[in-house]
Amino acid sequence: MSPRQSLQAFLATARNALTTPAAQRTAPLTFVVGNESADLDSLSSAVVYAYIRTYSPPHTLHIPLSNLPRADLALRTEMTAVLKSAGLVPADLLTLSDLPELDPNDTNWMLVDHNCLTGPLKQYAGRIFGCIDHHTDELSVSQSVSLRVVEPCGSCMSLVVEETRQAWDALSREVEGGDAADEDEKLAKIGLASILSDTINLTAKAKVREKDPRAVAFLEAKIRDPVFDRNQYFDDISAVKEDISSLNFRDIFRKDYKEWDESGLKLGISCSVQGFDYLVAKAGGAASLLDDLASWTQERGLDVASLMTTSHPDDEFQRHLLVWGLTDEGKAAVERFRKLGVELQLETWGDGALDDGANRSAWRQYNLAASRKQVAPLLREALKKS
Ligand SMILES: [Mn+2]
Repeated sequence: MSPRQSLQAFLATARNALTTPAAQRTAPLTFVVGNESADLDSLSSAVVYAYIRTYSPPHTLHIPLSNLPRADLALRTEMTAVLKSAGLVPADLLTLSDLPELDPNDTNWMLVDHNCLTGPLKQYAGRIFGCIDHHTDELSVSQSVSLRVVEPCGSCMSLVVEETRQAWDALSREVEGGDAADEDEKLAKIGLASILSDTINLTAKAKVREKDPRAVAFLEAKIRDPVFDRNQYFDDISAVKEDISSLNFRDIFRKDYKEWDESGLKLGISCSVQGFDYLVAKAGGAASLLDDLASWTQERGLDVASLMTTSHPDDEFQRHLLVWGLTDEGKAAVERFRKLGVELQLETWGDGALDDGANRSAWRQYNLAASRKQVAPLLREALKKS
């Protein structure tokens, strides 16, 4: 690996490595990839980890891969804003659309922000050499990989910072055609964005762990810009993230979406940054919202669909949850979920405006600590036949 490059030049180098014909490659390609929801945490963790590792001994190029098709990147408007703060644009990132057909044996994979490869990347599961994640451990990544950090934390980025802080501080001060402090600052802004976003600027007590404020302090120290204000930065990112006014419902449902196969059934969970009140109003009524959701569930061929929301009307943080059994087996799973979901403290939302007997229910979720990280395992449990 050549001397340290600017962030932008690094991403261009990674792109070149991907397009080099297999016959001209001398070593397997090493990837760092986040989860398929491709949220700020996943996208940023991959970039930060890949950059630091690439310019640390033994100087192996790590290619950060965004786990989504190129066209979907445009929906991550908050990522566009964060990249801009680092002098980058979405076109600088590599996506699944840029990934050529590769022999798994010619690749190595590091997972960040998930611990089980999904979708088109499943074929590379045998080539995973490490994992840093803050989700429930699915015990899919071998215990014997060279780096295996799976523990609760507000943001996966905080775990990435913890793992790389020494290497980061030891990075060369020489940057080809650039200034090391400038590049550190860009990287730190990218890192900060996901931690602040995931922890609501470190105020989400149920989520925040010791490593979150530690990472924030480490990253903030790398920002020299005298007018940089962390609270303002958080507000700016949140405003972009929560503005879904220009998105249609299909885009809202797929913007932050995860899917699981469990016991032969398909579960899909969409997360929205606006509550049911907003979504019903935007759709022009409950029936219209449900029509749009039904189209999405058909497109994905789901047995069980779920829509989770976060919102803060009048500064009160709220969670809403909708669960919908679409097939006979899906309906049975929803029945089981009603018992398993007790810990979520669910109360009927909007006088049952989105409910349909036993098959579909919408609730206000009073257990505010339970995000998709907690709700998904409960739904998956419900999918398992008793
Ligand atoms: Mn995450």
